[in-house]
Amino acid sequence: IYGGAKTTAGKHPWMASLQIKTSKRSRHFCGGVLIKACWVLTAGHCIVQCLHVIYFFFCRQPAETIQVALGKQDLMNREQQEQIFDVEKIIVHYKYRERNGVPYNDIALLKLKPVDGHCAVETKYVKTACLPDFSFPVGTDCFISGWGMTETGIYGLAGFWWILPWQGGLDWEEGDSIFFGAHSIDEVSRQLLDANVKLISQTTCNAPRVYDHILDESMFCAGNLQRPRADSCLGDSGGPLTCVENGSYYVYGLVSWGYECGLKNKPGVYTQLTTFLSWIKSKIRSESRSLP
Ligand code: 4AZ
Repeated sequence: IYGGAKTTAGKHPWMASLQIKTSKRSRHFCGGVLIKACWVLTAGHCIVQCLHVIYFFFCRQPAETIQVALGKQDLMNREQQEQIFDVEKIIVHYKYRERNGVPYNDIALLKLKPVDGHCAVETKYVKTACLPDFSFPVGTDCFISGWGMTETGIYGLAGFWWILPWQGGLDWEEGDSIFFGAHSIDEVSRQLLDANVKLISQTTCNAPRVYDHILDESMFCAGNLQRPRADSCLGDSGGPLTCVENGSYYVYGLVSWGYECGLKNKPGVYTQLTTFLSWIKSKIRSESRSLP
């Protein structure tokens, strides 16, 4: 998160860290959102990465290589309130596409593998976020959270040429730097950060000086065009943009893409969850019917 602040424990209890399991330790590579005890939403591009020529035929991150950490604040410490799950199944949206570095229909569902018959257990630090069946008005102040970069890099259209997760992902080991293509970037966070961003209208975001008609109905923008104070960034992908209504938190978007981070006229772009409500519900319903 660019321009963010350290969150207090339990402020974003639906926040998930998607981690690559390695022999040594696990490494965070994307965010996610807990929407049901056994279900986490993330970005499609967190799972599918085909850009690297060598990996062209292995675009998908296999479920066995991923674990989901809930209730986390500090990625470097084993925390008492954390709940860690393996992934039983990954469902990437059938219309997920990547064109010219822009992800369309950027959404995927992860089904967690139950431990002793249950998935996430609700605590002060682990809770589900609501799904919205209504729209929030333009200008609404919403939250973004994540363990991603706190500075913008020199990586152009972010999110599409960072090192592949199954090559090691984003490495949060203390003292290490992180390699993104040719560049090494140290500005990542081991603590969960959050920030406020305002919803921007589609027309404004599709204006020539902003994203010039790249956005379709699967996305929306949030931030501040003139003076960006906060933004999502590399490593925040798949994590939630939540907005509050009547004291309830709704996951309204998923961190998806943007041209670098915190730049003028280049706000963060988020997956529009209202577009995918029926897909989410039907997938969860059909999967829950076929119980073992
Ligand atoms: C990324 O690569 C990414 N500033 C996410 C969000 C934004 C840019 C890049 C938005 O994960």
